[in-house]
This record gives sequence, structure tokens and C-alpha cells, in this order.
Amino acid sequence: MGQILKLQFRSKGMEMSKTAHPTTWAVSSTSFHPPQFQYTLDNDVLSLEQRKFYEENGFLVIKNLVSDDDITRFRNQFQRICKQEVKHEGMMIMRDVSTEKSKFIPSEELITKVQNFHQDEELFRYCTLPEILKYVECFTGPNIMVVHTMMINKPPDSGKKTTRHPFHQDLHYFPFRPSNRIVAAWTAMEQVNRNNGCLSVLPGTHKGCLKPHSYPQWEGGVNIMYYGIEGYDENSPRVHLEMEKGDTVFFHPLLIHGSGWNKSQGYRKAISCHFASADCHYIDVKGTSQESFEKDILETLHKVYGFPEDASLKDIYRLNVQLVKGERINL
Ligand SMILES: O=C(O)CCC(=O)C(=O)O
Repeated sequence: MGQILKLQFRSKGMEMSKTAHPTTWAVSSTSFHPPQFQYTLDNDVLSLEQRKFYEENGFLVIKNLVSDDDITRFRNQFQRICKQEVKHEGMMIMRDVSTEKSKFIPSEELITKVQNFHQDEELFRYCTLPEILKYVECFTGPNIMVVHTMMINKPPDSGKKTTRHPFHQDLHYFPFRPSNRIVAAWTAMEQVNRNNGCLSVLPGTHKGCLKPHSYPQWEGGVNIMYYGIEGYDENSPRVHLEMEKGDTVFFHPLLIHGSGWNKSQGYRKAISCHFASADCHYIDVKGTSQESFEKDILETLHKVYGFPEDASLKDIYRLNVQLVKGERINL
């Protein structure tokens, strides 16, 4: 996540093409003969080709899904938040480990991520955009909860490569299941490419299981809550998701992904939300590989806000998840 600057806890399309990128990224969907679809639900939004692509690869890019006007609004609101003109309960403001000791000036140069923006009407609009929810429903079904939100502002790297995001599975952070009914939406707010640290994914890894995560031993340090898969093979074949402004990738929470360091002089911006079916159920992560994350986040919340030490990861989520479509059931 990055160095926490401020963490206030709530204690109480323009769709031009529906085609994924199997050819652009040379990831095959041709040899696929599923007995049945597991990762996508029946509806008439996804083409057969798109369904097969997601089933086989665990991600799907929809070109030009979010409009320029919406992206401008998100960008403007992010600036207001950075300048501290807007503050919200429950929102986490993070900075990069390489600048954590420098004097804080409220500006977008020092803020790498705004997390849990559920209370911010303007940014939260992203999670309610009909063009986003239309696709989300293909993975979650009709009862949709927002479980996690982020606006990421990957800064130019200082040379220490701290702006990298280690390869990980998002399910490590989630105390609910089943994983197939959870999906991330991640929208590029400008052109993203290998130079400014686009997302990279390991196609097909959503078919595996949740792997143990820990902090990578990087020379320049690693951002808080940026867990990586233990023993990750740096030479694993990966696909770099180079995307244009407004393009949106939907991906499975077991898909192994990360992002490179930002070699450019610009701030690489993206907005993202994780959705889950309201039918998902909470699990207790004690005794599992997720326990270290639970401990980490509870320690932080306890230190900063006096959040009860004996609370659980699901208590944190229960306070934050929000219904955006259909009916609230288990979560
Ligand atoms: O936007 C990025 O650079 C990576 C985001 C990501 O994978 C995450 O925060 O889980």
C-alpha cells in the first residue's frame, strides 16, 4: 500500500470495442474446451470469445470503457484530496517508502495512493458507473458489494525501484469467499506502458491456489502492505498490460500480478475497485497464510485509532463494504 500518511478509521462508456486482447498479447484462447464455465456467469454482456478468454487467462481488458470526462473528474478530486481540501473518515492516504522521511507537503507529488475512498462521493462514482457494473455482474452476479477501493498515483522512481508493486494475489487481503465471485476493475487514467510501470499479469494463475505472501527483501525498501508471493520466480512468463486512458482490465483475485517501477518523469494514475457478490461469506483467516496480513493491519489500526486488538480482518471489512447493486445478503 505505501507509507500511511493518514488513516482515519470508521469506528462505528464509451465502449468502442468489446474485444479482449488475445492477439495483441499473444495469450491463447483457441485450445480451450471447458466442461463448463467456472469463472464467468451466464449473461449476454460478454461474447463467447471474451468468456473463454477470462476463463483461460483470468483477466479481460475492455478498451475505452471509462470516459475522459469521468477521468478528469477523478483526477480533480484526487488533487483536492492531496491538497487536504477534502477529508473523509476511513480513507487511507499513503506515500512511497523512499519519501516517507521527507517533510510532508500536501500535494500530489507525495501521495502515491488513496485507499478506501468509499466515503468520497466523487471518487466512489467510479464504483457505480453503469459501464463498469455491467461487466462486474458477469463475474459477481446481480448482487454487488464494493469491498475495496484505490486511486494509485505511481510516482517517478527515485532510482531505488521502490515504486514497483511485487507480484501478488489480491485474495491475500480478502477474508471472504468464493474467490470466483470476486473481481477487480482497474482503469488506466492515462496511457500506461512498461516505461511508467503498467500492470503485469501471469495469465492462467487464477486457476491455482492462494500462495503464502510476505514482504520482499528489496534493497531500497518496500512499501507497507505491498506483500509479494514468497519464492516468486522473477523469470515467470508475464504479460505487460499496456493500456490507453479509459481502458479497463477486470481480473480474478487469484491472478498473480504486479507492476514495474516508474521510469518516466510523470505520475502514473489508475483508479481501481474490488467487487464481490453479496452472496460471498466471510472466513476466519486465523491459522491461514493470510494471518500475517490480519495481524499487520490490526496492529496499525490499533496504534493509530485504538481499534480493538482482538478484532478480526472481517470486522474491518464489515465496517467498510458497500452495496452498489441488488440486495445485501451475507457480506
Ligand atoms: O496499480 C498498480 O501499480 C498495482 C496495483 C495493485 O496490484 C494493487 O494495489 O493490488
